[in-house]
Amino acid sequence: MSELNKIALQIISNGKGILAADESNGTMTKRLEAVNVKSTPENRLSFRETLFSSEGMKDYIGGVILYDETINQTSSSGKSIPDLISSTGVVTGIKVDTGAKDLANSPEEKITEGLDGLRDRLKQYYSLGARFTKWRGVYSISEKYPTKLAISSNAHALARYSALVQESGMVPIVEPEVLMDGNHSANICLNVTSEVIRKCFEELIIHKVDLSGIILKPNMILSGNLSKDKISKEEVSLKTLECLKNSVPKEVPGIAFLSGGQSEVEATENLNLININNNTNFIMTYSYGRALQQSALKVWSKNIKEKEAAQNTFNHRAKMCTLAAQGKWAIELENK
Ligand code: 5MM
Repeated sequence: MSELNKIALQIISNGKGILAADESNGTMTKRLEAVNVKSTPENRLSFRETLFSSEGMKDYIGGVILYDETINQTSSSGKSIPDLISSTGVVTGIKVDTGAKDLANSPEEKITEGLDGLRDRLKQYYSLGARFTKWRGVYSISEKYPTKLAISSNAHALARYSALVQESGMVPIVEPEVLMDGNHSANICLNVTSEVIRKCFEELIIHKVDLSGIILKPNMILSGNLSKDKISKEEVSLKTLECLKNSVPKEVPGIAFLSGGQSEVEATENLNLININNNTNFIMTYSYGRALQQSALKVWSKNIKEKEAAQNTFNHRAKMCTLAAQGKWAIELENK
């Protein structure tokens, strides 16, 4: 077993999942202002530290993805944030892309940037304690999109990123996110997501990436948020499994889904069904941002000095997701 494979398994085994707390300052500002909290470095740290010092970390969370600001911050106890995270047995991760920008010659689409100087930034993040990283490519669906150009340029960037990350001794999370915005059907989402993921692996293989030392972070197969053609959760799970079974090479140890705008319970229920119906050898777990943090953020915003209520809310959500990652979740458990 390679070192990278060991790290990947440490993050996602035994029902553990990933807390995606890597919102850039722009996104975090939107999240905080929505609950009437001013977005300052201190408040961003305070919310994140509240989560990272929760009881649920050691039982349910295998890895936390940080943003550059957070990995350089110091907790109220004087420990660095990576030290606080590793003291709970959780692996520190870092978002290393620098965001999605307009794609030249198809400006309504996005290309994720951040490759220039990446090798040096990775060395720095490793020395700060990071052992895995994240890069997100983003694709939208419409009659014209995604274009071949967006599919191949983002796959190429994800592969170059992954090769550099493995060279630096860390596990890359490969996140191709097909957005749920639009009125497309679930079958269109299935076709587009399959094409996007296949192209990513084509490029990862060309770039000689060790597939046993990555984690794939895809979207689930859903109909667009404006589509009238909704499918059942059972169908979501079956179509998601069909997509992954047919497009992900067997060497990949695991898949950690993004929540992509689903509600907390919806993302949990879908993950649970994916695990109940799992007919692959892949570990299927979560790497949720909003679906792990939304309720905790609301509770925290009521009194940002009082951490316990927000921590209880986060612990519950993480526990539900971990049960779902083992196919052991049930709706009745939500109210216990
Ligand atoms: C946490 O949010 C990440 C996006 O940050 P920026 O857009 O500010 O760069 C995002 O990549 C996230 O990690 C994944 O999309 C999963 O989050 P959700 O909320 O979709 O589960």
